[in-house]
Amino acid sequence: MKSETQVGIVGAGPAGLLLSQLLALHGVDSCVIECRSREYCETRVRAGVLEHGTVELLKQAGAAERLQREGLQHQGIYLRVRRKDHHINFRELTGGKTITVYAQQEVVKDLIAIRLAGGGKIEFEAEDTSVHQIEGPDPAIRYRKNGEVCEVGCQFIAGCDGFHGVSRSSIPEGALNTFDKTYPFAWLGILAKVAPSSDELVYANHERGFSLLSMRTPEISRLYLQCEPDEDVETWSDERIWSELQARLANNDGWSLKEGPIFQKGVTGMRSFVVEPMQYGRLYLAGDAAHIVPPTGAKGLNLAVADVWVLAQAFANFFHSGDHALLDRYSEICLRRIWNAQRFSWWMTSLLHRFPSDSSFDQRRQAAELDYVVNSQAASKTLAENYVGLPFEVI
Ligand code: RFL
Ligand code: PHB
Repeated sequence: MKSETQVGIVGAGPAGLLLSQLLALHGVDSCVIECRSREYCETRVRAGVLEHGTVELLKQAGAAERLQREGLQHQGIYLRVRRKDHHINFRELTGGKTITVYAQQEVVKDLIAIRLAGGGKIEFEAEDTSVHQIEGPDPAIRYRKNGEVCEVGCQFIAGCDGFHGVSRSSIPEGALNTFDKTYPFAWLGILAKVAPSSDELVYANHERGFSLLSMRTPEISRLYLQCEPDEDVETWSDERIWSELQARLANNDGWSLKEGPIFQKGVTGMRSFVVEPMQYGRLYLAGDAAHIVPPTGAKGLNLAVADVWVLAQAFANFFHSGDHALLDRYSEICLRRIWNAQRFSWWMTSLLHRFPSDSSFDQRRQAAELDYVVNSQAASKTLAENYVGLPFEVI
């Protein structure tokens, strides 16, 4: 089966779906090709923190109605250092900006619903997706569905298929520069049916390792523990997880961590990764397909959103007036924000985790840096303005 569209999009994650929605608002036709089922995409547990600018963009895209009703608006975060809490008040430090806690799979659900209601095309359960003719003027995406070979002819392809997708690996070796860093630990993450024990996120630095208290709804807590990079989740019984969380999150103010049934567990590796440029021929990469950050700064989803904001305008300029100036600058514009977020995510990770190779000197230096961050207004402000997200560049 053959079909035609203006922009063929690989991947129905936040990047691909939001790009499709923004293009529709610009009057540009697109088709999204996704290897997983709709249900899988709508239930995959990932991120939870939306920057101020991400929320504003989702509002502009008409996809924030439920987010505005159900999202939890937070004024700041707590840093728990040597069992003592320090509140970093984003609203005060950034002139009124906040963050919103709303699960990534809810963003995905909302975007799928809005695309389909608006007549958008999303092909779920596409097998063996491949991209073709990316160097010429008429690229194509091929896949199999129910045994039939399908081809979408288009003028551009947006590779929004995440870190393990096919788009980036279809670019000839040598055309991209790769920048990569792995960390000597991972995160064990859980979802538990228990009211969050804090009104805002708690990032805890502890001699047993980092831990994070986050949440999804007033009834569901999301918690993470720093663990070994190759940690076997099967060795973590619910009792062991709660006992480790109790140890690392304890504070001196009589606070207590409420426990409840754990209904999801997983281990996430920690990596920083960027490719430059984010484009080859008529294939443009966006989101995790082009870059990943360690989750400590809560930047991955927000960067994916920022990329497609630029890409949608660049495609719209091209289709409306043949102007490709913004397409030519796509990579350069996005990479400025991406490297800033890389720096911030690396810094938050270094600030809060226990590194196995750290000497006693390194540990004292980390303790001094934490003291500086919580006691200096300038340092708290630096953390705050990066966490809520730097403003989008005027393009
Ligand atoms: P996604 O979400 O991976 O979507 C890619 C889509 O492409 C599909 N796909 C294919 N489709 C067709 N053919 C193929 N060959 C394909 N290969 C893959 C996939 O099925 C999928 O549907 O990438 P996208 O859209 O770029 O979005 C990026 C975000 O998902 C990611 O950056 C965040 O989840 C990272 N992240 C966080 N980001 C934040 O901004 N704030 C956070 O609080 C935050 N916390 C996190 C996180 C990621 C985590 N994990 C699990 C890695 C916490 C964790 C634990
Ligand atoms: C989450 O709620 O999943 C979450 C929150 C903050 C982070 C990372 C993940 O830095």
